[in-house]
Amino acid sequence: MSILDPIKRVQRLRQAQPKRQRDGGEQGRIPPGQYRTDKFPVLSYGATPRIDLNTWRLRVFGLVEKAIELSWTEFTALPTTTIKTDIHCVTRWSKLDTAWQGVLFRDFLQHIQPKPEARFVMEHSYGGYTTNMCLDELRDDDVLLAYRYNGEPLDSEHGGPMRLVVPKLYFWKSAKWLNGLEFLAENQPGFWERYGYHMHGDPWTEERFG
Ligand SMILES: Nc1nc2c(c(=O)[nH]1)N[C@H]1C(S)=C(S)[C@@H](COP(=O)(O)O)O[C@H]1N2
Ligand SMILES: [Mo]
Repeated sequence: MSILDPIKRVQRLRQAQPKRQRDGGEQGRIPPGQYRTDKFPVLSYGATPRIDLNTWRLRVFGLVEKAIELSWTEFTALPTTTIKTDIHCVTRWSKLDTAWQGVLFRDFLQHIQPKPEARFVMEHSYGGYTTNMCLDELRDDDVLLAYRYNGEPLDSEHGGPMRLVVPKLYFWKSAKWLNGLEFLAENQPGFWERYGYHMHGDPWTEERFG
């Protein structure tokens, strides 16, 4: 995907009409204004960063009792979970039954103690991408720090070595190449949110733009 000016991209998307008929089928699994694809599109703003597993780190900071930094060896020693889930991109494609393996965010949370005032989390990525989430929703039982897809190591263009997967929200909330989780008291906009994407991003109520 070409690196269009983000302002232009958001303007274009605001005007875009659904390409196909609204799909109420698939047992109601396709949210309004979305169409189903069996491909796996790559949606990245900017180039795929090159990440060396020897220097890879996941940094947890902000409003936590103790800031921590995990190496790849430490991170991949944590117990894993596999989830099968549908994903929905705000550019209107949905993909059903994607299979991801990694560490459940709620399991990961047992290793960190957010301060009582922490209510939001900024996801940070290699390359500088950010997106904001509320902490409560990250505790859901389907939010994964994912590093395998369909039984294989996650491709770098899809966020490898590791990305967040937040199935309940539009897929821009699932930061690829995740390297930081910043705990915050106030909700702050991330990269696309600053250009007009919704602060929350529920596909079922079409929270596309703020
Ligand atoms: N770091 C980073 N994460 C990102 C993005 C990005 O540009 N950079 N794009 C987001 C968007 S808009 C979508 S739809 C999904 C796409 O994931 P995919 O390329 O694996 O389909 O990643 C999200 N996470
Ligand atoms: Mo997206």
